Amino acid sequence: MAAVSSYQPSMLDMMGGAGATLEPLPGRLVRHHLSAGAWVDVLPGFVQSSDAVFDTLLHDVDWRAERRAMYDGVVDVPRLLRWFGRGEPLPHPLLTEARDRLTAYYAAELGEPFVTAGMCLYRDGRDSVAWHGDTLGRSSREDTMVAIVSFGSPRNLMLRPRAGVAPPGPGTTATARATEAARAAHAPAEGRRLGAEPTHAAGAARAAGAARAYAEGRRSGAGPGEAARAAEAARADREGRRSGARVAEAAPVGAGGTLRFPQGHGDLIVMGGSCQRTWEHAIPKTAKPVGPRVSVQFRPINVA
Ligand SMILES: O=C(O)CCC(=O)C(=O)O
Repeated sequence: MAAVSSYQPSMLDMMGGAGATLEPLPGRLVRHHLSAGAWVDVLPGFVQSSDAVFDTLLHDVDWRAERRAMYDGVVDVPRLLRWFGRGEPLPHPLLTEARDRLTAYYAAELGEPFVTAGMCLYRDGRDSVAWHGDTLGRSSREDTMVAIVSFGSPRNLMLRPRAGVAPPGPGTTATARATEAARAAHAPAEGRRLGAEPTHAAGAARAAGAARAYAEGRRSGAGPGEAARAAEAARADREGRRSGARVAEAAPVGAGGTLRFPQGHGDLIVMGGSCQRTWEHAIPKTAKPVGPRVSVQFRPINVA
């Protein structure tokens, strides 16, 4: 296993010593509607007493370092990876249980099971994943879901609208309990991740440019509602009316509609709807002294 800095077990785990357990999902997940039909559900502390799971992930997974072509050279991917395909046993039974619980909970909305488990090991703050959507496979054209469970040191999962997609605006960022009723109301769902650190200024310029392009009719790809929202956002940008603070506390808005979802030990985030096509996500590098983090991403088949 690659060298990682030491991880401090949580006090609760040290005192309790009990095996890992899962918190129930119904009535607990909080949904954040983004824009263009994208949403995220969050449940901090989905996995309780998860130190043993993290230990297994750190030490028993055969992590792989990858190198990828970039510009005119080949660079190290700034994290370690492991992909568990369909039918491959997961390294800890709690992960199998988590995947099955997620499949059961989202059955009506997703219409198919979570099947694969991609894993990333961020050894320290220098490891990262650059802005991207999971658009290899069906997710480039269909709504889908990607459920991520985090273990170890907290890191920020950032989200931003893609070029041409409206940033969060009035009415698009309200937080809603993902109740059975809300879920029923939703229609059933029918190597480019390297480590550049994004800047808020770049994100702002990009989002404002996208909104302007919409307003000027230069882009297509979203419905008329989105175009109107983007045009309004562009107007508001010009007039300095946009404060940006229109999302729930858990997702503070940065410049350009960038959202930040901190992911701690045992936390769950599910990206759904059009999120992979219309938004991008990233785990930026950090200069803070952080220990290792493992993310486990559950996806339906042919989504990556
Ligand atoms: O580590 C995470 O939480 C995100 C990982 C990710 O975006 C990916 O592997 O596609």
